[in-house]
Amino acid sequence: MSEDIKKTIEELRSQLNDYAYHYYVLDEPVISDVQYDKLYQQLLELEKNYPEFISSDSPTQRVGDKPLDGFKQIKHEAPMLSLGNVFTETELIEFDNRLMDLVQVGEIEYSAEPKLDGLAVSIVYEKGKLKQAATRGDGNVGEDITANVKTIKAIPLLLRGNNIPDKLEVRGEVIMTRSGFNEYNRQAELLGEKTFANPRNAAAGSLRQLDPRKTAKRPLMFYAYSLGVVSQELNFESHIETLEWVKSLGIPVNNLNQTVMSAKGCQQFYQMVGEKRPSLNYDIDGVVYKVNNLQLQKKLGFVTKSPRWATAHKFPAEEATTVIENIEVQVGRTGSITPVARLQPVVVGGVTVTNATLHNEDEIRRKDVRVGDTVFVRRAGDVIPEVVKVVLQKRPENSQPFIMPIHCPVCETLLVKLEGEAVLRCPAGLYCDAQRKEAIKHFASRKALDIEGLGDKLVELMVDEGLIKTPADLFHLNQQDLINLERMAEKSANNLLQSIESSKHTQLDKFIYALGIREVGEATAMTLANQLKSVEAIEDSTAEQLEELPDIGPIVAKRIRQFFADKHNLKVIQQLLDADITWDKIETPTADSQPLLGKTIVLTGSLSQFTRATAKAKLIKLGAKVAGSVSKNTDILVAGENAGSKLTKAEKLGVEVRDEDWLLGL
Ligand code: 5U1
Repeated sequence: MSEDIKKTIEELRSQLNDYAYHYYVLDEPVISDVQYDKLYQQLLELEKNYPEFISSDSPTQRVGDKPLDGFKQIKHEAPMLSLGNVFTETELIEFDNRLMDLVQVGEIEYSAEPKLDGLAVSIVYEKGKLKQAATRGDGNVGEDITANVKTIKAIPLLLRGNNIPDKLEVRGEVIMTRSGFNEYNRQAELLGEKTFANPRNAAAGSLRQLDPRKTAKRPLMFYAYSLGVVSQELNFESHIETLEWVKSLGIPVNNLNQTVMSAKGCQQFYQMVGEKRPSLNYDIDGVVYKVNNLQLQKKLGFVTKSPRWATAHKFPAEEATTVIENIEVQVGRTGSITPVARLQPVVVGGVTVTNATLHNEDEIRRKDVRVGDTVFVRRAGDVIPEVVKVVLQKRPENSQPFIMPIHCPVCETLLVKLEGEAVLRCPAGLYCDAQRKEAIKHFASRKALDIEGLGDKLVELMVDEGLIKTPADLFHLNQQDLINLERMAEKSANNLLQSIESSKHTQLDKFIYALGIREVGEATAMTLANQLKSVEAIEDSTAEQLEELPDIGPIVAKRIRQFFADKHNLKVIQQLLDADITWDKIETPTADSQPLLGKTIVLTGSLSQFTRATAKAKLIKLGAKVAGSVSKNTDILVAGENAGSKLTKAEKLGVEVRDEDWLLGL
């Protein structure tokens, strides 16, 4: 009997470790989180009743039960080195030339890797078991963070495979994913706990947490990038081979790593990773190039604290400090009031930034941002720059907390805060000039009626001059109206009138999107158009009927109902229809018109002929469901240039892969 239980426990343990390996190392989950938790609970229960069968590599043993008194110091057996830097292509070429000179070869192959923005750690395995983990510290002495590192599910407690050296030190970076960081901060805020300024601080704070039970709740990840001390000769020829072996032991290795030739290949990698950077789920601050051949590495050796055979190529900083000159509030299309910091111009990530969003009143209060403050500003990808943190030491003595206005700065209506919302709103709707302007800009925008030549400034001018009050007024403009506007010549006026005329023939989904109903984006507009086929049918649908449509939940249904319950909106729709706006009749889908019906498609990489939105819209129109990530349920992956992990995963899962030409030809 007890032999049977021992066997069941061993099997469960090995099964759970295997599932974790598939999830974290191969990036290929084989069971759902719920199923994993169920098996984990079974193991926990069995181990509780039969503690004699608990082993140190059981997933249940990741979290100890008491906080530490402090962190022990650990001397690294071999120093943990740092990396030299290059910042420009010229410096990269100089680096490559210098190495070629030193080793007298015509061309060098490099291992090119993303430089993760986390915390460097060393993990020592003895006889395959995780024995010790330490921070880098000053490179010679770090802190013992074994108990915390054991809680990171991506790091195996027991290595896989055979012929594992008696002692093996793996080095790499512990990071917090961006999604994990956002979710962590959201929860912390709800509970009134401390939030972190960025994922790196969150990872560092989590590893330096004295209570491993708390670390266990933090979404941490680890990627190995090199070996430290190893008790036996390994006989690999290249760095990349070494990392492949590390991966085979069950330790995650980043899947963007690749070999490249010469400075040219390095620069291409830098560009490619730079483009991917905004869409990655973790922060990186550059890339690293390492001479791939281990014999050449040996020949090149070290300079003081860094290897001569490697360098980091840093991205321009995405964070900088500057001073807030003023705080103003903006009124959005739906009346949302957003405080915006006007900044002393500062270069962040290669771009000059003069404004940063402060999001809402709660954010201003939480961060206590004031005019005159020196602040950290962050810009990530295409996202609007934001104020991250105030440098309190630099706060001027006479500074005053910022107070949000109680009236709309544009129409002076009393602002309201709706239940469950963090933002203040101006409830005046289209009676407020700011919202009127935003609604017309939205109506004319590319994804809506696409009125070429009607830019934001022109809309603002026309509203200020009293020429237009609603989108419908655009269709009654004449040449004289336009010529009277400042800087509008006859030719531009005629061109604009021509594009307004051409915009009259549109598609129903674009028309619905153009109306600017809250929560109704392109995809929802497409669903409404395809399913209900007319504006009248949408207007006549109850919230319950709307909720029956794919991907429409109670909030969206409520917004649609609210929009059509407003007499002013109905009047504008009637005026638009009276102005002869037309669209193609929506046919009932047939196998011919919707050849992708029932197919789940994922888009990845960069496309040259489509934006993501237009590619998605085309696929939806043809009946497909467009998903964000590749899984067993994916039917087709459309891979553009520089496709990365999604392509690898699709190939592994045997998913059909198509290119942009296929999408064009549909
Ligand atoms: N990808 C990567 N990051 N990173 C950081 N490789 C890498 N190598 C490093 C460091 C500090 O050090 C080398 C000396 C192994």
